Amino acid sequence: MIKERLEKIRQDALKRIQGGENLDKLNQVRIDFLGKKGEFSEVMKSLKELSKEDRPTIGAMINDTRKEIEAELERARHKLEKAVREQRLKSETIDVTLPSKGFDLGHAHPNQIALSEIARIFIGMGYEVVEGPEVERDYYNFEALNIPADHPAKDEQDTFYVEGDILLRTQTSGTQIHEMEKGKLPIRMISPGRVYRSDEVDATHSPCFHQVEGLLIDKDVSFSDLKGTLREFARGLFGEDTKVKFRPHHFPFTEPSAEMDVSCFKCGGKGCRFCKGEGWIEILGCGMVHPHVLEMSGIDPKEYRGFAFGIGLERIALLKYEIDDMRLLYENDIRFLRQF
Ligand code: 2NM
Repeated sequence: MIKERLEKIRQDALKRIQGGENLDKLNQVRIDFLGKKGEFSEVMKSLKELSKEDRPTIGAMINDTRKEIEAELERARHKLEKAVREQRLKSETIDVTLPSKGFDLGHAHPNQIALSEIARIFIGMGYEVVEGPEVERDYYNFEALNIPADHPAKDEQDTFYVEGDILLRTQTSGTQIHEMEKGKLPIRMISPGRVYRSDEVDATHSPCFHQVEGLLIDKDVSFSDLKGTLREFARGLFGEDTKVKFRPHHFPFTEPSAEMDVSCFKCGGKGCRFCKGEGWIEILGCGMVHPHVLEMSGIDPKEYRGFAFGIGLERIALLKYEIDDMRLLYENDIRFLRQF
């Protein structure tokens, strides 16, 4: 009786194990047969009805069957887990031979490219790059530069005033004054940065543009040093064949003052559309630092002298990369920027 029942349990269990298509189903088979209230618990109870002699053999049979079912369950579980794992590996496979999506790289702005070039040349001559504040006091932007109170540049029409004597710098010279006040000499520096002037936007003007101003202060500095330095700069920026020419000019902060032209790098000086038939292109203003400017910043003009210059960065970028409208430099259209 019990033997037959056991054989039936065995067959049922094996059949259900075979049909167990997932781990939950297998687990249910385990509970139904091997659990506390499962089939085997029931058979074990009927052992009591057997004679003492029969009990060990039947008991052993029950145990063997139980072990067989346990082993079968375990095998089925392994098989299922393996299948699940293989399925997952298959779905997660990455085809490393597929082409990548690609990504957009940024691009240096023509102003930045021009500044890097300019900085490279001056760093090569021992200059330091020093940046300063865009918001300045009247003193650093005008007074310390020998620009008198009634100078037209100080007019509200030309300068953005923030509050009282606080303004947006109209040139980066304030940074040079701060450096001179520190009293560490000699000085060789360039100060690049944004400057602000109350101008209408057009092809050659913007209320915010960039300057690179330079300053050298040392003993025995002459106008020849200024000329030699700026000539080297022009050759470095526009090519070895570039000629330079200095025209007298006036700035309140330098004496004497000049503007420097370079020979047209398109026609070599013969005159073309690019230089408007002139053969020369104006690129910067410069001069020997006014003794009064040195004095105001605590430098003895009898001991030290200096030269300074101011370069419009946009002007250089427009010339060098042959861009005909300054507004293109501010739109940041990537199709434009990619061309440089
Ligand atoms: C220019 C032209 C000439 C200049 C002067 C100074 C300072 F602070 F040393 F006095 N910095 N930059 C200077 C001289 C700027 O811009 C056209």
